[in-house]
Amino acid sequence: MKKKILTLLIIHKDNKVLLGMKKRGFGMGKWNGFGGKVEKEESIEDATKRELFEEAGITVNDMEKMGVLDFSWQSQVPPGTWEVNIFKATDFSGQPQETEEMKPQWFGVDEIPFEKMWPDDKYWFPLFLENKKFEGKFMFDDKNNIIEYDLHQQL
Ligand code: 8OG
Repeated sequence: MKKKILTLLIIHKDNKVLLGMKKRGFGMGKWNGFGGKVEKEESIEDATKRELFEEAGITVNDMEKMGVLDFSWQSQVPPGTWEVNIFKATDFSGQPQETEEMKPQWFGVDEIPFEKMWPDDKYWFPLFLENKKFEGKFMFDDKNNIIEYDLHQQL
């Protein structure tokens, strides 16, 4: 089964998170953290930093891996999985700026716009915000509704 490795980084600082409105491509019109595909011969950490800089114009020095989620689609042919590696950073250098791909915006942790995010986010974001590590998998139908999922906190 084919596996695609992706990254996702969310800055979580002073009770706020930095998200970006995706302006094009996969997930267009949704708020999300910053990230994308890991390239050949690139480490997951390097890809995470590269995507953050490309999409928001900022860099992080310290980041922590918070979780790994596997996503699949019921009617996908051939079947495959997207493995999304989720990181948190609390500090960054530079000024978040709008790019061709993303428009960044801060949200208070009580104002996260889940209705305009991927439907799985409301399940794992609370763990992320409480600094709990997690792993899980989600399966979607062809309208991106969750058909089944499994999510565990890692102890
Ligand atoms: O390169 P591209 O922008 O297409 O990469 C997709 C980005 O979206 C990447 O950062 C991983 C992220 N992503 C998924 N699925 C989900 C999801 O269900 N929730 C969230 N929050 N992000 C996701 O690919």
